Amino acid sequence: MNYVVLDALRNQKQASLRNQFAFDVLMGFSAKSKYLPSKYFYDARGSELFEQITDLEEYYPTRCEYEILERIGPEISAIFHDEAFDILELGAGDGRKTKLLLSYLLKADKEFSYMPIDISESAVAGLCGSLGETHPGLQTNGVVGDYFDSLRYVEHRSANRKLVLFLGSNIGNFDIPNALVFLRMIWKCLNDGDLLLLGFDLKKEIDVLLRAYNDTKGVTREFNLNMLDRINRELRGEFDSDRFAHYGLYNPARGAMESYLISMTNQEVYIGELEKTFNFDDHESIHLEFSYKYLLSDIERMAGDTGFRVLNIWRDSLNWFADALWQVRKEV
Ligand code: AVJ
Repeated sequence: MNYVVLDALRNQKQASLRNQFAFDVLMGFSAKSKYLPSKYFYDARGSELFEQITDLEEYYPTRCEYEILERIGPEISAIFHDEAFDILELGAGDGRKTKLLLSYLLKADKEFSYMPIDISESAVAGLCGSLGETHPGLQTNGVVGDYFDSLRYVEHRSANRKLVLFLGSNIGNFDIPNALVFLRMIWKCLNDGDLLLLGFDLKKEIDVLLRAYNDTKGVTREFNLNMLDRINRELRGEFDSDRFAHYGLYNPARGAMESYLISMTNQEVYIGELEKTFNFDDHESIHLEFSYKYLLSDIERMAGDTGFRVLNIWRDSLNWFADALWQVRKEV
């Protein structure tokens, strides 16, 4: 196997992950406004549903970013001249967009390794396996872990310059203060001159956003309900997902899409692992996700606030999505 599963996730056995999940569910369902952390979307089923979302007509971000990545290979390649480097990707998923860039760099005869990192073991295993077939010359080392564990794991692993990929507007799941902390943690793990390629979903016509997160095939609805199914599977929960509705809205004050599940009736739900029954009132909500949308000025400001210099910002032809190349600044 050419991937590792990080301690915090598995060496302490499957049970400890379940306990962390159980703990986070207990926290979320005990809050006055109920919520579940969005990282729990991505079990095997959730990762598969997200891949289906990226194929939807209405879900534009993947297509827009694909168009950008198809174009910028030469510019990324030029940065490294003859220097060997390491590519680390946070939240690699199925790696479909990244393969464009990897293919380009391989063809350009660059010397580099690729470390895809994802919270879903099935995603990392699938990606490492498929890269073995489509990119046999590529040195690939997968990591299963959440962002924070993974950053600690990759720190000081080689002397090569690093290119960190954080694509797909995955950063949008953090609110702004947490995004800044996370970017600063990345900065802390990197050296002067290292690079970060970040995907940002841009602010745009609200109808376009609403359609992307309320698709007509109901895949996004299923993606959200899978969180309850996951509680049933892993924590012996007794949710009936037919009794919850998916609700996706745009919050202009936050500048974010938000996903909720809304209880369609008064109900009590027992969760075996927690030995506890939770009450959900008719119309009560569970918050599942923020997907922040950005202005170009936000991208510039976030870079400056966290110790990076903006080298470039590329946008797709519709100006709906941006990939920004930032460089770590450490002197001064
Ligand atoms: C994977 C976090 C970028 O926020 O657009 C897609 C997840 N949620 N549809 C996003 C998602 C609902 C996606 N990210």
